Amino acid sequence: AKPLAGVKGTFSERTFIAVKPDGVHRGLVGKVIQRFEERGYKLVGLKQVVPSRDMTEEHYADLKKKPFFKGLVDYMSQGPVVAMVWEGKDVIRQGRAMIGATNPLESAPGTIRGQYCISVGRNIIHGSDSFESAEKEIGLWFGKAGELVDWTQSGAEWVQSDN
Ligand code: IDP
Ligand code: MG
Repeated sequence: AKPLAGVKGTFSERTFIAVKPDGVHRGLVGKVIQRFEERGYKLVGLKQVVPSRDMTEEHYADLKKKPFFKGLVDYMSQGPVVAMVWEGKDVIRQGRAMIGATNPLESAPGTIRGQYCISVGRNIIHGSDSFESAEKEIGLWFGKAGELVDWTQSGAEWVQSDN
């Protein structure tokens, strides 16, 4: 079977993207999906969930010692979260660039955060920050067998060629 995060540096690379509760309440799910679709990335996983506190703490485990950790877990675990896995060349790094800086006030205009938000505590979207994070996060949110769809996009050749 294909590794959860695909193969780094190839067209099968995958990243975990989530529209956070503020983004869902504000009706921004479609905008986020549209940007990844239009860029040429392929959606291979999608679901709406209310993550448990345990799940949220595991997702943000590296931030456990931060003063904002409890607030972050409160925010995220109230849900709903729209969780996605996107696939394509360099999608992890490109996804982070499309999202913008953690603090929306530092995000370039035209990035997702730079266009749709102004508070670090309500920055509407998450994206994996490395291949290792993508593996961990896809496993955590979509680990159950059969939740990711392996499909070949018709017309993929119009997106995928370096020649
Ligand atoms: P990232 O989402 O850009 O990867 P991280 O540093 O991994 O940023 O932080 C995870 C999330 O924690 C941020 O997206 C934001 O929601 C929240 N966060 C980060 N720094 C702060 C802060 O200083 N105050 C409140 N929330 C924060
Ligand atoms: Mg992060």
